[in-house]
Amino acid sequence: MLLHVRLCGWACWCLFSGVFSVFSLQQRLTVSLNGKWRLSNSNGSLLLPAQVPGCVHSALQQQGYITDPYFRFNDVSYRWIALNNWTYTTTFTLSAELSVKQKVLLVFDGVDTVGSISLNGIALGKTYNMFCRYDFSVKDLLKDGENVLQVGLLSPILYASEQRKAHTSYVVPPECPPGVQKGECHVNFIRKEQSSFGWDWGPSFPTMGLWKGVRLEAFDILQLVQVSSVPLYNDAFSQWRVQVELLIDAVQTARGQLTLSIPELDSEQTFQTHFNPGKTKSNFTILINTANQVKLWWPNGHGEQPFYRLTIRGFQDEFLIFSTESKVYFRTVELIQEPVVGSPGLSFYFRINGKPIFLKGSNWIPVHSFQDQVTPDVLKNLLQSAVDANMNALRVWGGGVYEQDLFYEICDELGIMVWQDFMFACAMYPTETDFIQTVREEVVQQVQRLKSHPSIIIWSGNNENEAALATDWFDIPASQRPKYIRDYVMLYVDNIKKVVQEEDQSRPFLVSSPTNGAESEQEGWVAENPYDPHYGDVHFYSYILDCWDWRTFPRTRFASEYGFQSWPSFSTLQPVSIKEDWSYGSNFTSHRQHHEDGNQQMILQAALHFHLPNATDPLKRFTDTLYITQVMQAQCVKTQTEFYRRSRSEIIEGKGHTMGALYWQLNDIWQAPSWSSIEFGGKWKMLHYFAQSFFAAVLPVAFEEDDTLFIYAISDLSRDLKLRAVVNVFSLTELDPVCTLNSSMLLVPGGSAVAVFKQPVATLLAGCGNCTRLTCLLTFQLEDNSSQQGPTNHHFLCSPKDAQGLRRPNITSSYLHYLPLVHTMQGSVLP
Ligand code: BMA
Repeated sequence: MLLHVRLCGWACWCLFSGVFSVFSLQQRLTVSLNGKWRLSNSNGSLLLPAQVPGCVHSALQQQGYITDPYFRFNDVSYRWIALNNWTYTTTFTLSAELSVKQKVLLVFDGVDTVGSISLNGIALGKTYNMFCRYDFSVKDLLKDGENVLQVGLLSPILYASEQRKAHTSYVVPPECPPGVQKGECHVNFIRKEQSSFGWDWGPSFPTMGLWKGVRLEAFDILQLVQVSSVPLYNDAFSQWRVQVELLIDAVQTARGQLTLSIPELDSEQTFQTHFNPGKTKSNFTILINTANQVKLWWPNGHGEQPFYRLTIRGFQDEFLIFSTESKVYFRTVELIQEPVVGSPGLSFYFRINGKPIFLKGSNWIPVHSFQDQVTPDVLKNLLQSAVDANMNALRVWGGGVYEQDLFYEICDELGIMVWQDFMFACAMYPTETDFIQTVREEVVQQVQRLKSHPSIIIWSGNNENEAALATDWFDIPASQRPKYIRDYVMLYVDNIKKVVQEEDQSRPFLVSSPTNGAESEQEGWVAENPYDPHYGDVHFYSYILDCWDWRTFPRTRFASEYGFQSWPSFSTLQPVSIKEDWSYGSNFTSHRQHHEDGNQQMILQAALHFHLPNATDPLKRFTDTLYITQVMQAQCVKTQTEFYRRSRSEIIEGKGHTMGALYWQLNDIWQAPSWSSIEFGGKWKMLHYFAQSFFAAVLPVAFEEDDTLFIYAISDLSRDLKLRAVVNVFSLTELDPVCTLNSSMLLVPGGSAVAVFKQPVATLLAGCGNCTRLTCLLTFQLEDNSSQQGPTNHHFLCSPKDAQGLRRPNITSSYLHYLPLVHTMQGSVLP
């Protein structure tokens, strides 16, 4: 294979981790082993080239052994792939420069998952955790001439099942996912993306492969493995300091000197230090010169995202031995849980740089079943779409993967706050020593890798496992409950929480989501009701109740999950289906639905307010049905989100002060019905367009209570506004308003929700021509003295299905398809 040798001397910068670059003056050599490997199955009947980073499924598809795994029912047809064992093999020769180095490491940034690694026929070790980086010291095993590197991977399904069988003392539920998910069993026994065995929005593709890079690292004296920096603010001294952590791998004991500097802040400090043989972690703190005003990182919508350059230089006997540069962003984050006047329980909100911030956003799931197919463009497009919809936060959900560095770099740059789960979801987990050990290593590595990112504002131990225990999802007999609670506390509190807090004191840690937070801790970490709206965060789903009725939503402190399903558009489904699939009752349509009764629920919810499609042309009926599910979803999530946003300043019946609305879910893993607002491939559903409005910084929201119409002005701005509501009443037959009403000007303080308009609907309509609830609807906006503030919103006075006077608009639309300018041979320009 082709070796990419990079010499890190005076001549080049060598990227080794995320935002960091190293300038090593003692010639650290990096030899990439990425590229084309050979892949074979267990009996050797299949032998094919395979790209690294990559996975078996991608390789089989790229070499034409299988067609698109996302096509029709292929998830089931290709189940055999993950039931087999596979071996990746590569050969390489060494350069003379590399062979003379004192230490050579073979590094795997990610092995998926259960692997045995051998070099030149000699076993190096085993891997058990997709989320860990593995390295092996191989200097003595390397040969001049050809070296053979082999990674044998076990079927994750069979491995998980073996582990389950070996666990005889008690059951660790759930044994299998619900049948409707067409998934595999016992995923909780393997440290791998939990949704890869199937989920309620995703297929079962239990991947195997070398999903991240492989390389040789060779050096003399020492090398920097990882650098992280965490700014901390000291209130008493009004001073920033930056805690810098270096993970250094040294060949022998050496004395040295270290200089940390942030030139733009006139801050520099030098430390005498010594490096011990092997990998050691050392911490240094640089105090920031108080004479400087530090520019702060702010979430999207609240300010800029400035950064500073931190330079770290290592010297030995006055010779520079390494130099590295990284970005430092300054911000503080606090999770405030304190008594609330007029409400039992505790508040639950984030303060960034001392300012309470309402979190607006969604939940992030894996972007693709095959992570090697996630390109930078796909990540950028999704994250930019989040910002374009006025979001400031995303929760990286605990059933997927810790995202790649680029994800967090973009979030830093765009001001997206990340709620980072650890990868445990909807299950109990084993607590045998081996399992705990590998989880501890995973947590250490991930926290070290990610803690420099200001975008991450909280670590959270798991998804819904406290709720699963508290509300007994798995029918655990009462007599056995204490054991499960003990195991839960052991994994998330005694291990994960402890490790996180040893590694990072700069941001809060929450054990689960949903949770009652401090109250859950009081109750022994598993609260009686983790969905209590007086505490912590809440996940809330209700598909049957009328989503237009805000009374059905819990007035929580923080809504971290809620949502409704819809279908993706036909243009997204068409490439993975054929004509016979294109009806709502087809096998394909029910196969892609992984949520019990999901297709039925969408129709029932839509039918509460809309006429269901009834075109005689079957294709038209199908595409209209897909469309109506999107209208239903957009309107449902709008109503619920607006309810949360208008609840930020109020306490009603002891509940309120809502400070977060993260709907479920932002993105899709494949072309199927789900709760997402963006389809697989990046196309926005109607919901995402709605989100752009309902997450706007200044927003008017209408709702009715006892036949009285209320309009609230919501502002996330820092400054106070003086606003009035302007209500336009439209007849459903006309394009001009029948009448317009203005409220008086009211003060809307920064970061608040204030009622600005109140009138019984009957009074409002009585003064407005012949309008009735059935013949008219309202639009409304906020204005200050000079212009409109925020988007125009709408409020229906009846269900559209009952509306009178609606006419076919006979609107046609056409769009221009812009072709890039093409230069012809003659040099002229064609459209
Ligand atoms: C929550 C999530 C996911 C799931 C979603 C929709 O429970 O945490 O597990 O996909 O609801 O059911």
